[in-house]
Amino acid sequence: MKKWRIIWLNYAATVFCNVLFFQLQAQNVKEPAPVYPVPTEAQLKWHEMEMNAFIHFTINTFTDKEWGYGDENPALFNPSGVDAPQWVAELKNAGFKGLILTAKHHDGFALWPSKYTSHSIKNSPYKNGKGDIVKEVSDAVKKGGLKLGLYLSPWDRNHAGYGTGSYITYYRKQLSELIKNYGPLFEVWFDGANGGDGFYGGRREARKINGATYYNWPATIKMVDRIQPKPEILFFSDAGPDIRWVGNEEGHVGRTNWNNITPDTLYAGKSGINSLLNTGSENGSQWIPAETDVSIRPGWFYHAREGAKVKTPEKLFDIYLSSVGRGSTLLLNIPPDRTGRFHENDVASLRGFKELLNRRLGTNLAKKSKLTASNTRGKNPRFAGSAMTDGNKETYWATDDGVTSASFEIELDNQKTFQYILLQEYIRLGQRVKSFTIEALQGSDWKLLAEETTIGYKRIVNVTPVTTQKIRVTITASKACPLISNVEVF
Ligand code: FUL
Repeated sequence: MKKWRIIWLNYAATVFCNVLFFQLQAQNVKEPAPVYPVPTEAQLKWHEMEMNAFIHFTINTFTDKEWGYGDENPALFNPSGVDAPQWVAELKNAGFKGLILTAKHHDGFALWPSKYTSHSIKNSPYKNGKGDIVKEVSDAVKKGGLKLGLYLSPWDRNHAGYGTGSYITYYRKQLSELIKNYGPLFEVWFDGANGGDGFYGGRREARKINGATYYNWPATIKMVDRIQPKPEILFFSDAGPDIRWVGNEEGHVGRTNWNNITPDTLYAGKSGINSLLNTGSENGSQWIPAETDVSIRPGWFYHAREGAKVKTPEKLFDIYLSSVGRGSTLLLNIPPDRTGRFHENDVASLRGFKELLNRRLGTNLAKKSKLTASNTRGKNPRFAGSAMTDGNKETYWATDDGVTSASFEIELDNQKTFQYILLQEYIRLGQRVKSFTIEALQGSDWKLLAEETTIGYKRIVNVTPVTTQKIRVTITASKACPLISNVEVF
């Protein structure tokens, strides 16, 4: 009896020590080290916006052009019922978080009564020259809870000084005026179209500039910093510095999409630049994510003749998958018509798109699932598979350092048919995953459904619908231990 007691006590002591050991070990597990580059706070917030709207609206809307020459008479700008609250309501309803308005397009016409030019809304019949569209939009977004961004075209076909230093001073004054009077802004858009022919104060000639040096962006950005602290405001241009162009206007980022890129390689005109922008580069030196800008219509501005060519909800859903679903942010252009409202065809498409989003990506089957992982960092529950389904974006599944290939299984509460799987990396500590696979258990075999590359902020993989109770995701290669913060199944 005594002997048994000793054995039992021995056993209990061993178990106790083991538990204590593992608990202490778990407490000692270090957070994974960042894999640089990492996003700034403002970039993180921008990723989380996921869908923003572009609004192309100016004198072109009334001349039926895409690029005004710069000699348009401001009297042409006369919308009968600008309804920014309608834009905001439709956008909000469809899930958009921000709106970027063309305060000035290439023709130079200012949608606000700028102190620095007469080529503006103050010389138009709109509200007898007392109108201010930037103000109307800024008020409407604030009221509706969206964020405001502005497009201020660097190329100005109206300005006499374009191509010389005087224009740069003018451009900076306009930019300060906009940020001071209508900020805070979440994004400023520096369009890449540059130089060429134009009105230029009546000279009607072609002017060429060197896009890499003429605007001296670093100095402009420094100046902005004094008005609205730079970390909060993100600058878009083909080459960044904060957000890069996606390399096309059709609505797709690469299936491989690194947020990293080395900006020195981004000078316009370089061959292969668009495909580099489209995919980023695994070992790029800076975090400059791609923004996918695309229009709901063939043109960026409203043209009555394109009324039947508004993208269908199905097409918008495809674009969503090839932008947001590949870790990019969507910037969908919806151009108001000549009244100043979204046209009913565009509204119908937006609403239909939202319905598809709800129907296809609305019910997360992984909510009621059990997660198990092949490796858990330091065996610590804090880094367990369940962190991917706890609804907290700050928790994540992580493996031990040096483990760059690992898998996890999602056991659904029942046999379910699914078509989409959504994954998110914890990008605050850098983008890591280089490749992964998705499999479904069929009988006793794992059936390969998809073999993909990057994940990044978000990845939605569309597979042939399959019925299963178990899904396995295998990270097959990663720059360092993978960190996955969210998984959803639809
Ligand atoms: C281009 C511009 O030339 C188009 O007019 C439009 O504004 C698009 C978003 O960017 O570079």
